[in-house]
Amino acid sequence: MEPTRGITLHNFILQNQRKQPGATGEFSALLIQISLAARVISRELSRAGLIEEALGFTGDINVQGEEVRKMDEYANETFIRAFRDTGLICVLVSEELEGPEHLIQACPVGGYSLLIDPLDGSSNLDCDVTVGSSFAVLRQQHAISPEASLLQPGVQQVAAGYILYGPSTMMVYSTGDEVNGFTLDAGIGEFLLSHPHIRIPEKGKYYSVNEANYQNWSPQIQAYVDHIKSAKGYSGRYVGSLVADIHRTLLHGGVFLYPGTAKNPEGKLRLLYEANPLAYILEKAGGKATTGTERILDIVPTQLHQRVPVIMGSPQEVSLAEQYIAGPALV
Ligand code: P6P
Repeated sequence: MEPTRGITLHNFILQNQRKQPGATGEFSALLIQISLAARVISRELSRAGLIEEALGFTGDINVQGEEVRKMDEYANETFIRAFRDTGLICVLVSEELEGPEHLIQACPVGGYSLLIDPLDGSSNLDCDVTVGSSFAVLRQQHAISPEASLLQPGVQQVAAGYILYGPSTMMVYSTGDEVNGFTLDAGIGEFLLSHPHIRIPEKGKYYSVNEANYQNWSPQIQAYVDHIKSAKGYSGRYVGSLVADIHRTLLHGGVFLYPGTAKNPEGKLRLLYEANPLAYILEKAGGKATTGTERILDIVPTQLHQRVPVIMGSPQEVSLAEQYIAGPALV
């Protein structure tokens, strides 16, 4: 039965829980806590420009070597507070934390871990451009440590998605079968189903890449982008906030790329809490997500904060990019 537009996220989650025999409600509560963190962050972002220094920097440098903004820290703390005393997740991994944050000491087999980029694209914040949070949920595997359980390929995610803080705040996620989008009605503090069963178009006119890196790409990536720019019907769109660029790609079709370069062959985007959750969403919506040579969701991670080149979007567009990458260096 197609869920009814306008249904609350809580009700949607409970309806799905009833379809899972033996469900304890823990997974539902986990998703609802993510939506709570999203609502708190959305409220703070909407008024950050009015709060002295809220858009400024903490003075710290995070494990990524990036300057930490106060809103990065706020968003990270909000996710931790949303889960700290709930017993819902064993371990939290965050772009803002060097190591995993253990929230349950004796993590049961099947216990959940949450991997997040709490506020992605925050360099866009002070000019009020859309930013986002991304999240992945994994389960503690049998007979291995909680840390080892974090290094599972993205195909093992039991839920993944993102929150978009834009003209509206949206939560888009999947628990394995389809992708659904919910829009926040801040007046009642509820996410309401606005985009049921999202499917990505087979192809699309938008290509999304930072062309300032052109000189550092491989000849194959250069040839692919040259082709796109010379072909009719394409148009460039690049927000510089991953979640915003992926959300547009998901709804309108097209392709997003952050390739590796000679200096940084693994590119910039992090595998566990950026590429994996977004690849999961795009695949569940009928899209493709690859490094150019390997399906992103098949990558077995070796480090928490490892980076990965990404090409993701409409299947026909990603396949075209893969053909160029597989081809001879057209120099
Ligand atoms: P560049 C934001 O800092 C981010 O991590 C992603 O949100 C975004 O896609 C990318 O970096 C933008 O990087 O090098 O194009 O500024």
